[in-house]
Amino acid sequence: MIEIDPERLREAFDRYAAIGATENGGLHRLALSAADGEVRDAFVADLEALGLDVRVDGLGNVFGRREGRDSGADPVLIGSHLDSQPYGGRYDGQLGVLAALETLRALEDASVETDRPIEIVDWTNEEGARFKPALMGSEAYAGLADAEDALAVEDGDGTTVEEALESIGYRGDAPVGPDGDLHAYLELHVEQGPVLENEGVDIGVVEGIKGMSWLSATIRGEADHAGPSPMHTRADALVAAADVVGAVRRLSARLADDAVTTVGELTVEPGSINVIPSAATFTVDLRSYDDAAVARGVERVEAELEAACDREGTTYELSELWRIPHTEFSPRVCDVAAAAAAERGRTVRRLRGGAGHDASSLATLTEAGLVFVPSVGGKTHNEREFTEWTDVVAGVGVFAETVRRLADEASESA
Ligand code: HGY
Ligand code: MN
Ligand code: MN
Repeated sequence: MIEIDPERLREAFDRYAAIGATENGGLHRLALSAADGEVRDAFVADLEALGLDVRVDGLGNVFGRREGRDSGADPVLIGSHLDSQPYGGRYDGQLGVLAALETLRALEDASVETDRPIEIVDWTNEEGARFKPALMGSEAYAGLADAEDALAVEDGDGTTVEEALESIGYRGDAPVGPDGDLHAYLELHVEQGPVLENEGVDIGVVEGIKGMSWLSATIRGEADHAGPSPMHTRADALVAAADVVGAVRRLSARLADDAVTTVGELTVEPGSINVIPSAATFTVDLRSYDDAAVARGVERVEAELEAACDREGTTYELSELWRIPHTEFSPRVCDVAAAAAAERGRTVRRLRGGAGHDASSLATLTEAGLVFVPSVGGKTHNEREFTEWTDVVAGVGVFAETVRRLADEASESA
């Protein structure tokens, strides 16, 4: 078994977490922001210090390659993302990238040469907070989204992904996509839920992730004076939107046991205290492992929009920004991770995840797996996101051992 160096991991974690740090102990490191550029520079420097061959693709995905005995063998790809939510946590994504870095450092320490090459990656814009949708870099890499379309996506200020990549120097020239087959993909991530902590389990071996849909709705009414306008003549866009927001919340109970529904963004125009809102734009995030339930949810949202607009005399536009089916991870990779955990004396639980991960994109390309460590209170996408350091060390150790095993699996030419 290979041994990680917890102190070295801690040094890297604290160094990266200082980039885009918020005063409440979280991260504000939006995709392709200056802070994202700075942490990418740190990552590239760490890869180069390991003697890895570093490349950046056309969407800014950053890769490092460690050769194996059989340089022609399909590589094992490992990694996660360094971008964060606005005022997000320090573990979401960052821990996965640093687990992968520490794995390569530990292999170097032990002078272990694996059969297969291992590639490490930081995926562009996993969060989808600044540029929609999420999983942008890994979906383009997996051929699930068009890279040119992604480059043209604009943020709220009208800056495109391409402009943002140029501004931080990460509009790379490597092709977007694998230049051959991958043997496997593995990612470590905080659970972002309560299960492992509630059950006192060290390691989560993730068997699948919910499917999801992201919608954007705009309701249009009529601006008018808040004073003289009689109530029965109003077409108040925000009142109609508020009806739909409440209906979206209640919808989850009617879709599926695991269904979750969220309105995360809402803007009101003109946004003046004494003007009846003329427009309200909001997003809907629908998730369930049952893809048919997500599809029904999208239909229900449209029906609620129609009914609310009929009542209020407003109109609506609805667009679907993103839809991905549920993910099923490789039972074989799950078994390798569970065996590595058991050998390191860690308790394991298999579970499904509710948060999206780049591993979902990779699962369409190769045998992919995802390993969780516990989240204190299940809290995430929140500056209070926290994982006990003993759980981090246990998880990274299991991750590293799993990677070594995958990278030593008989190569195609054997
Ligand atoms: O939306 C998600 O689940 C992920 O955090 N991008
Ligand atoms: Mn994440
Ligand atoms: Mn996230």
